[in-house]
Amino acid sequence: MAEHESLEFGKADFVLLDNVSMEEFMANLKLRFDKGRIYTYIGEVVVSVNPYRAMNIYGRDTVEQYKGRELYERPPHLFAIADAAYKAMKRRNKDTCIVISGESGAGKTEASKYIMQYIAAITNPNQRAEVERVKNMLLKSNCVLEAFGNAKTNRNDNSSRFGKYMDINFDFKGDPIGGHISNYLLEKCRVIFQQEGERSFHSFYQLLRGAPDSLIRSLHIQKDPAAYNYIKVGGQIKSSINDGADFKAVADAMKVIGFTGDEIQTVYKILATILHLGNLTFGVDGDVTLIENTKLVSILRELLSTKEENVEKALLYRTVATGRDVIEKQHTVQEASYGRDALAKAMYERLFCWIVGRINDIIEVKNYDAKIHGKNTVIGVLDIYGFEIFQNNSFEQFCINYCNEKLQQLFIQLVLKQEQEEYQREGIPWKHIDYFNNQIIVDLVEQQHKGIFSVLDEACMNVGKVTDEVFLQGLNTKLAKHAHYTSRKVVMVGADYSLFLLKGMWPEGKLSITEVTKRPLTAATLFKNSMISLVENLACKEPYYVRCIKPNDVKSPLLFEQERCRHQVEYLGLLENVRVRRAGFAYRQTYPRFLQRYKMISEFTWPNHELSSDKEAVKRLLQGCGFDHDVAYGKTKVFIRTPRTLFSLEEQRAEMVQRIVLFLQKVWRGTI
Ligand code: AOV
Ligand code: MG
Repeated sequence: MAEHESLEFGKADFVLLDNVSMEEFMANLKLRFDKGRIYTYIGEVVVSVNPYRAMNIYGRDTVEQYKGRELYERPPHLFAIADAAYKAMKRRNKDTCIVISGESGAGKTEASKYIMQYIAAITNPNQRAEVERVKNMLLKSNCVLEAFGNAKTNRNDNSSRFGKYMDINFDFKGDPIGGHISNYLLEKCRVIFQQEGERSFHSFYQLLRGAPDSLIRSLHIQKDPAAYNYIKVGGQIKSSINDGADFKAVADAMKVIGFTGDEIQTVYKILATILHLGNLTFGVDGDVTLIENTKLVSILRELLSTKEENVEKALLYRTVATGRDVIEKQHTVQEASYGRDALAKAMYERLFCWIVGRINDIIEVKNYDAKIHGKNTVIGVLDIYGFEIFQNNSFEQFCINYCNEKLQQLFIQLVLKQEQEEYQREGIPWKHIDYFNNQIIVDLVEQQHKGIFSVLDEACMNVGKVTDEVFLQGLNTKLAKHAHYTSRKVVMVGADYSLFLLKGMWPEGKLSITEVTKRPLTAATLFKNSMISLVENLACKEPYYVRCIKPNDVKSPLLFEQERCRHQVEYLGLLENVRVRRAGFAYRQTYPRFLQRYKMISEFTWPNHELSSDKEAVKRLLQGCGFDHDVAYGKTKVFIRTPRTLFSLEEQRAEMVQRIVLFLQKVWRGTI
């Protein structure tokens, strides 16, 4: 716990509360927020309240204050948790992870960036060029991923619309040598539709507002986002973000990371293609379905470097297998529109996955590197999309919220597990304490046969070969009957393109009919599986937690909405967290460090002790103060149960420091 902060800022660690009640918890949280203290601990967990204003607490000087320090030596900060994760990784050779949770707009993504910045700032003291290069790429990858994976929602102007887990690999010196990014379920329906007041992904607006005129011309686009059906839906095309400047920053970042000029151009072409696709309309002439705006067809042909008839074929026909024959069947107008949207979404999703994959290709530790560097440990940083409820909630919201439940479950297990393991390791008896377990909710969603995902899967099977697309869109059953052809149709379009990058994005190329018609895993099952493996991955690392709280819905730096915050404290289980922490021992410290701080308060230990071990010396010190009953002695650490004991030690220490100072002053004045 942070010891030296003045009480006027409230308690720096919630375990120090006199009573663990919601009222006291909230009072402390609010007091600290009002005083500009946005971080507070629960033991080793950081609780963070979004300040909604620039804070002068992330600079080089602050980094220096936290570098190599123990958690309790400085006021609570993200940097302290990052340092703890780094130290554990470096000193104890442990893979660690930092899990950042909280609802949409609570400050997770910002926190993850400060954590990465801190790690970059404290590593590579010898300025090795290769390490600097890796650090730079890791930091720049954020900028690119945010451009393509974030969007303005009604809850957050820069909302992550995908889940991100990033591993940073370190060599034996503790310097970053590479990384790997895993991305989870991009909210791709945003490509074609946004709710009132929201935007599509930043990348589209950046292109329109930031691209030089020559690029605008070659892509046949207009600068005004309102000209494009897909991205004007939400009606909110302005935002606090400077799209024009970001366009340049993202282009520069892509170059730094190592995207080639051709690759970057192709990315723009795909964005433009999607924008044009959204403006395509279909009509009928007799019983023939046709594309009404023929000019767009030739633009698409040019952008995709394919033949005009390929574009038309892809959008107006589907291929149907009847027995051994393959025939082409014409879409209705409705089917064609649906197919166009599905294609736009698939293109964007694949573009996003391709970008992530490309970044990984470049930053991943190569085998030969690993050999040179020897030991290779990892710090993982998890920044997901936060819990959210909108006016209309789609399948994506269901997945996002399930993901948050899953992480809450992990938090419950690991925080308790960690606690238990520490007592076990130190040989101290531990009594189980009750807490609310959200396993029941996780089960409801993911249980085999009975869970919501299973039921949905089954429903999809019953309708007959319904693909995830249909599931997502909630298409009417009539269309759904045909929908399994969607996945094949998409594949065919992709395979026809001669644009090299698109081919890379459709690695399956020209699949045979039998392969294509195999029932694909549903989006639900894919997501569930990816969550299960994410949790397994996190569970085998030493976890550190940041719990983010959103103080209000109006992005105000001044407003602490009591009820809103209380609700978050409740569902994040923070009060239980404090109780678990306190039911055990509120404070623990290794013997040498404990002595270093308190040895001056006992004649047995000041200035040095002559006992057989530091452990014996600490015992003597605490017995002397009458605190023996409140203390347990582990193998390497002393455990203090109640915060009051620690306060008292702190008071005695402060008193002693005062006396020493007075004494020294007298010596200097020559009065002694
Ligand atoms: P999120 O990641 O938790 O939401 P962000 O990290 O994007 O939320 O934070 C939302 C906004 O709050 C930022 O754009 C900043 O304006 C402000 N903010 C957050 N943390 C800080 C900070 N430490 N200092 C100053 N301003 C901050 V979501 O991705 O929507 O779940 O899906
Ligand atoms: Mg975010």
